Amino acid sequence: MPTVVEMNFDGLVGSTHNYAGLADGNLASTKHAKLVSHPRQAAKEGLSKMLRLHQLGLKQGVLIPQERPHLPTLRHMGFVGTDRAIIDKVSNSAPHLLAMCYSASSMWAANAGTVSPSADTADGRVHFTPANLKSMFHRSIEADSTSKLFQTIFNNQQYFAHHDALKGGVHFGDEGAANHNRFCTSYDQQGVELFVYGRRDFGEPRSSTKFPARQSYEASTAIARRHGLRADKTVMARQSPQVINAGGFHNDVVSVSNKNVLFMHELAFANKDDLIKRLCNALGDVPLHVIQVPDSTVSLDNAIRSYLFNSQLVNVSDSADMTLILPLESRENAKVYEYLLNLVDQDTPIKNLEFVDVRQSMRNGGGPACLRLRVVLNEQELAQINPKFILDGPLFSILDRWVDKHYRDELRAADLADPDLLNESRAALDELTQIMGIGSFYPFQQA
Ligand code: SUG
Repeated sequence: MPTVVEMNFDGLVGSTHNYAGLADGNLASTKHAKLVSHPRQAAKEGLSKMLRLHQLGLKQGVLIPQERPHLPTLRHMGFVGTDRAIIDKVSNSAPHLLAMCYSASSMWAANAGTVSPSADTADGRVHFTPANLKSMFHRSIEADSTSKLFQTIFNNQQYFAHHDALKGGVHFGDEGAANHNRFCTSYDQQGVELFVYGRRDFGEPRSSTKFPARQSYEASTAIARRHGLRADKTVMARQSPQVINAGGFHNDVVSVSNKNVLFMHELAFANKDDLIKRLCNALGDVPLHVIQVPDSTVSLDNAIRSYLFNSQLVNVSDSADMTLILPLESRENAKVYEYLLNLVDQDTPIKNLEFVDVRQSMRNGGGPACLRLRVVLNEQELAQINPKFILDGPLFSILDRWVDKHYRDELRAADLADPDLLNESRAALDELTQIMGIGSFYPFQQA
């Protein structure tokens, strides 16, 4: 077992998982708006993926879902009365607001925050900045609870530094690790952190995109400063506007990395050659292995539809060979699958393919990589995290039974007006806090 590991913390899908079409520029979210969702199936798919990674020998963690519907937000917006009365009023007067406060979007843990390993930071601690997710209202209400969850799991200031989510509105819009990659030879070494932004608001003419460019340069540079990253080991790169316009709303829809390997669509970045040069300079002696997929082989459209790049690139066991954990949709896309079969025969570190079924999440634009947050930890740090949040066979079985007990099979847009759904969601979360041994954690438990 290596002494420094890259752990994946996956967002456990919440019981209110639904398709509300909330994310402009995320084509899957728009396409599946108002479709019937299957919360139980969604949660089981997510849990099975976690179990699979655990079985492959990787360290796997769980991030618990947030309280939904989020009554504190509705009260903040001026709705008064009992919880049931508020649900009734909002469903009649502002159903879009109700849908936003019901979204189970915290499942996409890649957007929970940005994490810098202790090998990269000035004070030698692991640094966390929860993402403010300012670009989408339904996601902007996640940050406070995310921050609390990070502090609950990584609860030791000697090893873990927790920052607040960035203030400053959309100019400092931050979507977390979905636009952040780290390169290194082995996880214990000083790494090079790559921040990818879609917009730069100050000091440069704004490049306009059809869909929102969510991550700002200002946010990315602020995070690098807060985390105490070395300037010569930090690289900023612009996401190509063409990608954003084609539905690549986060960089992890068009690229993924592990150690010194960057697997990317050739159109992923605005100035690719310059970026590769800067990455190589920052890496020094570490050779960068770039695997670029030409648009002529897999079009941007096919890449985004299949979520080829929204995969997890991992080392299973101590072998140098890497495995891509891909969504089933990439096996079902003939061009993409043909490319993948060819890829594993080439002279690259990617040697194995594993396909996982996360279809319920995929319909909202969340593939395997969206569902996980990578946290690199050394032995001492690993020993300090709350062990209840580490997934193993027994915890999988407990959570799987918990899902069976509490989750609905189906959810339709109209069901959000049903006050029983609120009670069901709270009963589920109440039991979950007992399972995780964290006392009263959610706002409704403290009211
Ligand atoms: O922010 N979808 C999420 C998907 C996030 C995917 N994450 C990464 N690429 N890392 C989003 O667009 C859709 C919700 C709805 O429409 O009901 C949504 O929020």
